Amino acid sequence: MRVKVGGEQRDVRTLWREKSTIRLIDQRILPHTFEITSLKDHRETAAAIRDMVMRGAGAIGVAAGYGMAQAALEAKDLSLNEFEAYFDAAAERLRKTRPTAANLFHAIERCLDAAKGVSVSDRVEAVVAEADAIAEEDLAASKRMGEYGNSLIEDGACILTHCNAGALAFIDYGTALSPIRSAHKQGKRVHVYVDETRPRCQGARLTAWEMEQEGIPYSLIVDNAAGYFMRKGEVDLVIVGADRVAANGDVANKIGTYEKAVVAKENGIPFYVAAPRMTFDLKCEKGDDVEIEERDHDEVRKMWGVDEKGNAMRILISEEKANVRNPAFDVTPSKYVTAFITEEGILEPPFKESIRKAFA
Ligand code: RUB
Repeated sequence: MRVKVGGEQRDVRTLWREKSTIRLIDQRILPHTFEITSLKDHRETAAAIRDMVMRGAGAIGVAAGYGMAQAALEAKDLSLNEFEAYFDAAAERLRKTRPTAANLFHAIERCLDAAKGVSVSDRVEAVVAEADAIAEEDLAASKRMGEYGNSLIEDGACILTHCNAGALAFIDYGTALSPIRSAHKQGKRVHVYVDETRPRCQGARLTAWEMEQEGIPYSLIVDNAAGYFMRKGEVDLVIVGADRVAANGDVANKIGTYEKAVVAKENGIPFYVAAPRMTFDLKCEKGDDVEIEERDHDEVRKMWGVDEKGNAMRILISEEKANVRNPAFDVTPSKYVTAFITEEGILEPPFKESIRKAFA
C-alpha cells in the first residue's frame, strides 16, 4: 500500500520477513503514529499476534507462518529430535494466540507439513520457503479478489464495510477493501461507509486511515448508524472480510457483522464476503462450530485515543468494574450471504457445492 509518511509517499507492506526478524506496521498506534516495529523471535511474534500489534485473518496467518520460520531458524543447530520438540512447542505457542481466524491454523499446519526433510537444515530451508510462499500466495489472492470483486461494483456505488479487512488485515490490498481499491483505481466513483467497529475501533482507526491514504471518499459512521443508511437507500452493497468460513458458507467475522447482514437482507442490499482459500475451513461443518474469541473486558470499558496535544491516552468510559461480555466475532448464517469474493472467482449459492468445487 502507498502511505504518506512525513510528507513523503512510500510503498509498504503490513508485514515482511528480513532473515529471522519480522518487520511490521504497529497497528495499535495507528492512525496517530506510523511506526515500523520488529519481532526478533517466534515468542515475540506470538505475543504480537495475541496483543494485536498486527491483526486481521490474513495478516495473522502470514505472521504465524513467519513465526514458524523463526522457530525453525532458532532451532537450526539442534539435533533432529531436539528440533522436532522445539518446533512443535513453537506451533503450540502460536496456535494459542487467537482462536478464530482459520488462516493462522492453516499456516501453522502448512509449516509443520513442510518440516519433513531428512536433516535439520533441509527442514529449516523448507519451512522458511513455505512461510514465504504463504505470504506471496496471500498477496496474489488479494489482488485477484480485487479484480473479481470490482466486477460487482458499479460506477457511483456506495459500499458499507465493517471492521478492517484492508491492506492492514492482509499483507497488502486486503480482502473487502481490495475490490474497492480496484474500482477506485479504474476511475469508478465510489463512496465507502466505514463502521467504527467497537470495541477496538478497527474501522475508525484503520479502515478510515487506509481510505485517507488512497484518497477514496468515505464517511466514518458509528456502528449503530449502519441500519439507518441502509434503510434510507444510501448503501448499494456491503462487503466484509471473514475470519473463518465453514463448509456450509456460514461466516465468522468481527462482532456486529451478523447484524449488518440481517439488515442488508431486510433491505434487499447484496451482502458480499471477500475471503481467500486460507480463510475457508472445510473441516468445520457449520458456523456454530467455530470457537469465538472472548477478549479483555477493559476493551469495552475503556477507549484509546490522543488528546488535543497528540498525547496517547486510554480513558475509562464506564464504571471501573462494569460487568462486561466481549465476544470479538459473531457468526453470520450463509442464508444472509449473497456471494463470496475469492481468488478463484465469485462463489454463489448453494455454497456447500460452490465452496467444495473451488477449494476441496
Ligand atoms: C478482524 C476482522 C476482519 C477479518 C478479515 O478482526 O474481523 O474483518 O479478519 O480479515 P481483528 P482479512 O481485528 O480482531 O483481527 O481481510 O485479513 O481476511
